[in-house]
Amino acid sequence: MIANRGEIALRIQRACSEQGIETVAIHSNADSQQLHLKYATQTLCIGKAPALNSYLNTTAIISAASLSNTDAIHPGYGFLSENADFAEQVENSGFVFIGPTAAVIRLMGDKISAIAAMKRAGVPTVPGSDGSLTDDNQRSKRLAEQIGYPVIIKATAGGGGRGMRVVNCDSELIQAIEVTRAEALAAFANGDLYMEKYLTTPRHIEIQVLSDGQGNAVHLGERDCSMQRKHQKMIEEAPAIGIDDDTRHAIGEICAKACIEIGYRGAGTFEFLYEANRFYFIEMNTRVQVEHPITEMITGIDIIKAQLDIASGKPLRFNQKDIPLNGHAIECRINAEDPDNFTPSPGTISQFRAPGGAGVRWDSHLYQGYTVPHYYDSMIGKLITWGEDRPTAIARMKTALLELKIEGVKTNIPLLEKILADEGYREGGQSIHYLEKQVLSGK
Ligand code: MV4
Repeated sequence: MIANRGEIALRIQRACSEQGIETVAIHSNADSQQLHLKYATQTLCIGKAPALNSYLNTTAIISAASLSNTDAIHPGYGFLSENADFAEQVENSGFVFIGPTAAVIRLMGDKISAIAAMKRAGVPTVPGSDGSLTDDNQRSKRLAEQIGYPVIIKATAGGGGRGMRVVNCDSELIQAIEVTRAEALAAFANGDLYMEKYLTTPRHIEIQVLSDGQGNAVHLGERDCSMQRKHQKMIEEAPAIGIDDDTRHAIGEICAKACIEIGYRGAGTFEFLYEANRFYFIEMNTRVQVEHPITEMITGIDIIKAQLDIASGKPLRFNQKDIPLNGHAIECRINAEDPDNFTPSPGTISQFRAPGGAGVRWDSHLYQGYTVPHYYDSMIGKLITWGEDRPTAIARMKTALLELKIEGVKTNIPLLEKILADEGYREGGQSIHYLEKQVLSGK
């Protein structure tokens, strides 16, 4: 069962089709024209358009699984993909959840317990509080003093940019803790907070792993996801430039070993901040990620197929030494949004032409006549290019963006073209702040 929509639903459908696995596609009543439905063995409408009534409706999804011949549920990304209660209910209802155990999802979902587990496993973390902040203000002040300002206060139930606050000096600390705690309680019903040294200009580098839950784990190298705006990634690349092979394999091996230590099963991503040649773990994502194709392009490994294999109990088919890291891949996320103000631009695709050629991959559910609904996120496709080196991948991306024609909705294509032409982008290795501060600021 494909418990998702859009390009990732199509991606999962394609992987199943290649493996001779039949699919049940579930969809909301806004999504009856989704491309993957045309290839699924069976389709079931599970509810109304708002995600809460469909893609987030655990009961409806499990009922649909029971009514069909579902063996296993692939959650994709977003929606219920990192919801431990959902994974638990899936397994308790007799289906396989394509992902880690509910216990591991829960462990990683709570950022304090995730960091503690990673520390025990020897993963480098950001200097910070050992566990939760208490309501002893003097203790928090001493802690911040020890860590050194600036510090960042984060909600344990947050992540992905939600529930955090930077504090520059002692006089701001206590109020920042109080406000962040109140916000965390309102947003997540969990007021637990932790403190870290605030890294001022890091890159966001993440390591892809595969672990079979039977004692075998490998890393598939890293991705640089620093080109983001308001925590929305716009362009990702693999490998990250400026990381030498020894460093790459050292941090990769640490992540693979940590997978075994925590009993990880499936595909996963270790998120790091990277500053002054050091890696600092911040979070682990227990799902397949949007940007997985760039890793597939440089390794030749089909990550969705690997997820399916692991879920069916097969041991990993490759050792670390069998995994190549070849050339360079870039992904541009294509969004149906106004490039001037980033507001969503739903509507019907009146004209569509896909790009092509050597080293070009287009992962998208778009077709002429398809209507982008306003209910879900605005990503309508991913354009991925590969080249033997970074300049080749960039040149191919520029060409592919020119070929890509989408009419009927506004898209961020002009913005992506602007970034690709930017001198600092072309130089590479920029921090997480570069895009907003240097490219989109209008200067
Ligand atoms: C940080 C940080 C600097 N120092 N933690 C934002 C999202 C969440 N995953 C963690 N985030 C950050 N944590 C410390 N100790 C800066 C960020 C951050 C960020 C991280 C990754 C990608 C984009 C970002 C944009 C702003 C801030």
